[in-house]
Amino acid sequence: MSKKSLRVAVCGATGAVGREMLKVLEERDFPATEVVPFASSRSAGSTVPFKDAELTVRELKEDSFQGFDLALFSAGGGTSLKFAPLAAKAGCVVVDNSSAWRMDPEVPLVVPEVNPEHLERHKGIIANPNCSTIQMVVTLKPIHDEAKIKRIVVSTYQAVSGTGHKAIMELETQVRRLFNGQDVIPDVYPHQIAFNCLPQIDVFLDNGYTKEEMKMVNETIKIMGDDSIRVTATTVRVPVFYGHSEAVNIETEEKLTAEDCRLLLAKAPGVTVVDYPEKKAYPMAVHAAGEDDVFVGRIREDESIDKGLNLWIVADNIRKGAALNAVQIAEELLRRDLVRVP
Ligand code: NAP
Ligand code: 3JN
Repeated sequence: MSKKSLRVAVCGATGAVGREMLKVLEERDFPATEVVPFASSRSAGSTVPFKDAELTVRELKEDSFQGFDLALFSAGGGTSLKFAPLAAKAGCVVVDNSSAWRMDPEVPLVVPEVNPEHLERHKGIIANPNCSTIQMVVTLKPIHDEAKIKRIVVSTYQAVSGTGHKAIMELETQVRRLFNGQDVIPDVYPHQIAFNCLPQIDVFLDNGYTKEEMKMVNETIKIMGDDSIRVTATTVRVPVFYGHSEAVNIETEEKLTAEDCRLLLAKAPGVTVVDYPEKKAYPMAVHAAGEDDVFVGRIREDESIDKGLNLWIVADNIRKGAALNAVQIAEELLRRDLVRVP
């Protein structure tokens, strides 16, 4: 790193993702000379823990970015749309966790294990993909490089933490109420989430898919840099606190056996293979929570087609799915000496 000082703004620092970002910056000893938390006027003046201190949260304003080199955003799409260009104009490189900029052709959409080279063409804003996309592409990229993926069919089982702090409380409250013989009143979700599965994440679109499903389709193609890959998704919210799981079926151009696939993924960066059916060992959300890697198991050949595989992929949605991936992008920017707006 060529810079002597590195001032980092964390925007949305009081939220589920923002707090995890501060934790990840601390754990990885990110070489910031100063870290400043920002949020809305609602929580300005409150504090968030960082290293041995409590940092005072500042209100995010138009002129907040003067003197900052890097800004990590997780304050919702509206905030990113308004403030990310202002930050970039002030010379601050933005890593944005929202969907606001992901599909903008001028904005690189990056998973460091998959397409770090896309950072080279950044113009001040870099987008972090959706959590469900990240864990899938980390696993599928090595397979695509080896055997060329033609088609992906994915079903997700997504934890409530993906919706934020209020949703975590909603699941906890509903479980408590049901055990006490009380009725539940859905608020964050359209239906009861406790002991239930909701085949709706985000709003429905005109094609009958949800926005979350189409994020997975479009983001996967952009990150893999190959629009010949066909992708279809069903995204489901399940009563799990942390950790998204995915059942993924792929069809490839070249034959890859299940054993070849295990050996390939065992060498893949950011991936841990847990695939010992004889010991009932496979990835699970409760084990992935709090971990950095993407876990893959249940690797089997799809016997209904010539060249296909089934995989079960699990990761911590708040860490690799959001906060950790954003910090890894920042680290890669530093390694490549790209922390400046061209
Ligand atoms: P959350 O727990 O509700 O936190 C929202 C954060 O945004 C809070 O710090 C809030 O500050 C701040 N905020 C809201 N409006 C603001 C404004 N006008 N100006 C400044 N700060 C504002 O939500 P979360 O779960 O952390 O998610 C935050 C965002 O991250 C989501 O909206 C989404 O865009 C993104 N996200 C991405 C993924 C992914 O898949 N990569 C996953 C989850 C979330 P206050 O305390 O002041 O309200
Ligand atoms: O629901 C999940 O598990 C992931 C949620 C992600 C999310 C939640 C609110 C707004 C996003 C996102 O990252 O796609 C957004 C958004 O920025 O659109």
